[in-house]
Amino acid sequence: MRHQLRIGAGALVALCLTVANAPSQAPDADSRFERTEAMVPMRDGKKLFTTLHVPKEPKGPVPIILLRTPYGIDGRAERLLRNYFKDMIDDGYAFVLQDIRGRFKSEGTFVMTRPARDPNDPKAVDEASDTYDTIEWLLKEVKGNNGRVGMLGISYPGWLAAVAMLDPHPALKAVSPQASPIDMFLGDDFHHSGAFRLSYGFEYVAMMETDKTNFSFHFDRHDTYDWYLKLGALSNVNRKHFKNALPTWNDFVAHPNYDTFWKTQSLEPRLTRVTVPTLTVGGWYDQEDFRGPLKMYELLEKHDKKGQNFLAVGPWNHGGWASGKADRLGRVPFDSDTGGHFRKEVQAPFFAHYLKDAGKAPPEARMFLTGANTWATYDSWPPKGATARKLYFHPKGKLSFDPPPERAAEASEYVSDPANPVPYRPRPVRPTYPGPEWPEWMVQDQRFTHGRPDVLSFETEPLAEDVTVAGAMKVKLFGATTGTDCDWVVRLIDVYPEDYKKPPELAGYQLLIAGEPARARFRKSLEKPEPVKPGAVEEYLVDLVQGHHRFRKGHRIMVQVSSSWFPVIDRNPQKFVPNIFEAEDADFQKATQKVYHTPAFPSRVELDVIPARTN
Ligand code: PG9
Repeated sequence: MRHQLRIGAGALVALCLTVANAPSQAPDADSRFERTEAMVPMRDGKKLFTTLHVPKEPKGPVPIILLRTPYGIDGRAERLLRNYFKDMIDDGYAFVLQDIRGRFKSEGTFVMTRPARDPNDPKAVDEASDTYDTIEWLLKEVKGNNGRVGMLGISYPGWLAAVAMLDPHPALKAVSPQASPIDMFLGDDFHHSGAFRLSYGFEYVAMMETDKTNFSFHFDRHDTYDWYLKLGALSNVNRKHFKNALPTWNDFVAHPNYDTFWKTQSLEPRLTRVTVPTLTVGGWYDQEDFRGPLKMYELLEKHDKKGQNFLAVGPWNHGGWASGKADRLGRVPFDSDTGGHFRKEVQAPFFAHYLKDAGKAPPEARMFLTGANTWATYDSWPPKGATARKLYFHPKGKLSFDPPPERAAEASEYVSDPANPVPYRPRPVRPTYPGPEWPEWMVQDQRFTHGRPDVLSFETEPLAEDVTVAGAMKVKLFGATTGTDCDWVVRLIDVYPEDYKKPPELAGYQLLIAGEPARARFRKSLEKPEPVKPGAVEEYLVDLVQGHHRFRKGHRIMVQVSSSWFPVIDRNPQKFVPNIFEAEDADFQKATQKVYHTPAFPSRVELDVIPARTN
């Protein structure tokens, strides 16, 4: 993410600071707070580097807000206090930041999204026990605290807040997991429906596991599209670069399917109890952890007996709500200070309510409606009363609410060549971090792939009325390949009218609403991949997760279908191999891909649609 205040990955800050238990001012001074550093002892004797920022003139006992991170806390507090925490300061809190185990100035070993400890082993540790031990220490050491603790954080820190909440210290009274991944095989950072997120996975693992700080992999090409293509098959990664030294890459290779490795670290089976009031936060254009927050809210909601489970989703990229106005993303305006609205009207009241008994609890779901650029409040999400509408694929690139007629032309086709994969954003594709493009690629104009011979586009006529999506979005695609494995990548797009004027640079713009891959080998089971029979028509579900978007009257709805999305998704060899991480260069082959649009095989988009509303 590009915004100046990186709370998740990409905060490539490496500052030096002496670790001591003494008050100090530099380098993140804020005159309203006394800053103290400490090495906080954990139950196994390891110590975690922690900074405490306690108000000098509190109006009364203060709750503690704790943020734990793997990205380094030095130099971070001042900016957090100026942005992310700004609207909470007047309410009166002590803020505490901590480097997690094995990162930056903390002792111990870092383990990527460390699995939950064995409950029968009293000596075992995990992120929840480290949080527990930290809270225990803070309650004794933070002067004038009111005995209540809140946690929040974005992405990895959001995940840390979530695991703390699943196994909470009794003083933990409110948690806001923001952009937290929950299952790294089904969605979020490392895979989407089992398809590997190559550029993110490779670069993130290099960043986190090369040393204790945020390491940047050196690409010897300006365009990483070129670099990853030249890299070739994934078996070259360890051979040429990682030399089997990075544990998470080795885990990717050893666990290509949805096995117990992935299942035991998934939070999904553990989200069976609302342990503390929970405000889950996500962004409609989150390029890293989009599925996690929506799924977390959905799973917790089933167990929300006391009405303490809340959701807020804005028009944001990954963490885009943490600072600034977030009144636009790339070229797409949102017409208001959506970041400020969230921080002041949702986040601050949530913590004030549960940690200070002040003000009202937040609404059940505060959801930004993209396309209309308004906020809506719902008392359930997805809202009740949505109906599924189907948009069918037709020959000659047409998309319509009418199903395919008898004797429709059978299929549209293209050749997918792994030697020339479809880029996921306009080239040059510069490295994920700290480049400026990664945080914005989800709103880039999709015309850069429209018309490629290996991309099919299906498009409606200009809409006669608004179509407002609120909830599930999926694509049922009937496809055949000449290969024995392949990917189907589907992008749902809002096409702006040619005479669009607000602003004129969006005229004809193809705005991505959602895009996801489906990997043919996993069409029946994520646990046991199976080859495809060449030429056989199979049904594929491309899960576009959820949306809250108004396709406006006069706009068109488009889907683009391709068989690669590179390098954000690794290339499918298009020949079934037992493990794509071990494929060789010679395994990659061209394939002819057919997308069907007949009554028997009616490929279609299915959108949960609500009537137009005013709130
Ligand atoms: N998306 C990042 C991440 C979170 C959790 C695990 C791995 C990566 C992040 O921004 O923190």
